[in-house]
Amino acid sequence: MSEAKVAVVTGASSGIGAAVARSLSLQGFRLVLGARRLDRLQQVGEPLNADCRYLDVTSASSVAEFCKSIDRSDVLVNNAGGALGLDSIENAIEDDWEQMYNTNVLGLMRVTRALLPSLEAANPGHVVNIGSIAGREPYPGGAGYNAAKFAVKAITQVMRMEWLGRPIRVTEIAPGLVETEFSLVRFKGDSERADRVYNGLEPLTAEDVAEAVCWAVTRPSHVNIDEIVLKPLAQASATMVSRKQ
Ligand code: NDP
Ligand code: 8X3
Repeated sequence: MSEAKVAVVTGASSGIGAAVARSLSLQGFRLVLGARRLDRLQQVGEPLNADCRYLDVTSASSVAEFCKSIDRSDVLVNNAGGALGLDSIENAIEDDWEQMYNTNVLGLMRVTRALLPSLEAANPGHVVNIGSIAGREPYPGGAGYNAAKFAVKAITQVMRMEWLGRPIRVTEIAPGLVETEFSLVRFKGDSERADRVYNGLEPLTAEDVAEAVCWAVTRPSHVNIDEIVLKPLAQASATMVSRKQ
C-alpha cells in the first residue's frame, strides 16, 4: 500500500485554512498544519489526526523550525495572510503595511523556499497560493493589501516560469468576499464593522474556497490549474456588491 500524500497548510487555525485542512483530509491526505494560535489549530487538527505545529510565517526562525522535520510534502497551501486596516494612503499605518507584506508575501516565499526540495521530490509537488480579487482589482483603502495580493499573483506566475520543466504544479486561488475572521482581523476586533461587510448578501464560505483548492489539487498530475477566481453571486467586483435591504 502506498504511503498517504502529505499536505502542508499554513494559517489553518481558522477560516479558509481550516476548511482546506478538512477537505484535504477527506481526500486522504496526511496533514501538517501551522498557525500561531496553537489551541485553535489543535481544535481543527486533532479530529483530522493532523500534525499541528506553531508557525509564524513572519519569522524566518519559526518557518525554519516548522519545516525542519517535514520529511515529505506533496502539497503546500500558502494560506496564512490577511488584511490590516482600510486606511487611505495618506493615513497609511506603516506597521500594518509591513505586517501585510511580511505575512502575505515574505511568509509565502519563506515556507515555499524551505519546502521546495521535498515538493520537487514528491514528483509532482503542488504549491497552492491563496490570492484574492484584491490582487486583481485595487480599491480605495485597499492599497497595502492590494499591493500584497498583487504580489502573490506575480510570485505565482514567476514560480510557474522558474519551475518550468520541473515536477511542481502551481495554482492561485483568488476569492472575493468569504465570511471568516478576515474582516474581524482587518478591523482589529471591531465586530460590528466586520459584520457590515457581509450584511445583506450571501458571501462565500470557507468551504466553497476549500472545494476549489481540493479540485485543483486532485486533477490528473499532467494538468496544472493556473488560477481560479471565485466570488459570491452577489459580488461583481471588489467594490460592486448587491445587498438586500
Ligand atoms: P482568517 O483570519 O479566518 O484566517 C487567517 C489565517 O492566517 C489564520 O489561521 C491565522 O492564524 C493565519 N495567520 C495570520 N497571520 C499568520 C502568521 N504570521 N503566521 C502564521 N499564520 C498566520 O481569514 P481567511 O481564512 O479569510 O484568510 C485566509 C487567506 O485567504 C488569507 O491569505 C486571506 O488574505 C485570503 N483571502 C480571504 C478572503 C476573505 O474574504 N475572507 C478573500 C480572499 C482571500 P493565527 O492567527 O492563529 O496565526
Ligand atoms: C479579501 C477580499 O475584496 O475584501 O481578500 O479584499 S477583499
